Amino acid sequence: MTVRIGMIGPGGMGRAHIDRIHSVIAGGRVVAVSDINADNAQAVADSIGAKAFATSEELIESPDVDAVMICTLGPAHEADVIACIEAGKLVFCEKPLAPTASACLNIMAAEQKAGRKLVTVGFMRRFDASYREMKKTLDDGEIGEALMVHCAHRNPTVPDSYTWDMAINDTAIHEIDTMRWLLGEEFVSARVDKPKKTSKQFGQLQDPLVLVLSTTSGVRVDDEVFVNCQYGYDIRCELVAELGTVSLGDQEKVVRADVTGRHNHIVRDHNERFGAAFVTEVQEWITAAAHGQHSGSTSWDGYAAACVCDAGVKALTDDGVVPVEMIDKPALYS
Ligand code: ISE
Repeated sequence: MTVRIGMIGPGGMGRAHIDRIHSVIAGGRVVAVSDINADNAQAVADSIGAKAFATSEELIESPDVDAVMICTLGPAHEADVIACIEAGKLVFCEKPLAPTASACLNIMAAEQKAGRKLVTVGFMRRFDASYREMKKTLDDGEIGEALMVHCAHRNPTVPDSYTWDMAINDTAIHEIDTMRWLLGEEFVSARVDKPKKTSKQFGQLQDPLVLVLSTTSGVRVDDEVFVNCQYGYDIRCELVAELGTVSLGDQEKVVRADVTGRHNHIVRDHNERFGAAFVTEVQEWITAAAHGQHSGSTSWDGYAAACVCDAGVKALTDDGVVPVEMIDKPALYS
């Protein structure tokens, strides 16, 4: 069966997903498109032989759409995700699930009423081969218990629309989710260290910053977020355990050497660094959807990340350690 997918919000990320689905991913086809910009919806629909819908509600309700991908901005997610749940359709929602924990609670309430998991959140790093190997090394138990993790998340630069809170809500959210998944624990507190700011640009941002998180068992995770580092998209992670460490390796496939020295290519953005992870993520979602099944992260994961982000954003404005406040995990997600 070919899963007939409705795409809401075919901007940069949405179009990248469409390209993957129509080139390297098996079992799915984007047959419907909607966008706040009707001309964009029509242009994208025309380019792939899909139908443009005037509203996301009409797309979600269409009997010709089996499953939905949402790639709009965070504030638009809640209403569309809930509409998908009420229509009984599997939905892949790009991160964040919603910008506030209370909006994520509304989504979880709708899903619990439906009585089954329908929502997958686009946390692509869980599908990256290096992070998966790191998790396997930890889970195999050969290096003992995790004690600390040192992460870095560097972007060459960010657009003018990037606001001060996005260092946590839009950027560190990746480490927040990946570390919850890697360690299999929730975070209980957040603190933000604010080093000297880069003079390069965006003086309104605290850039760089270091988000320091603690898990229930006391594992300490530090995440350097530096979104105007100029030189490339550089993602690092070293897990320190009782008997050894495990780190992401260099991601370059080749190293060039010449009279000027040794040169490693430095990737420029998340599509380049996590291209293969996006493919695996969407392939697993479509393969499961063909059987009417959920796959990947859940709306609980979206909610938990939002709660940690709330504490991180608070710690960015108030000094000190901020507790992470979360409800108990509902049975549907355990
Ligand atoms: C962006 O939204 C992403 O998701 C990227 O992966 C991240 O590196 C960047 O900082 C975010 O703004």
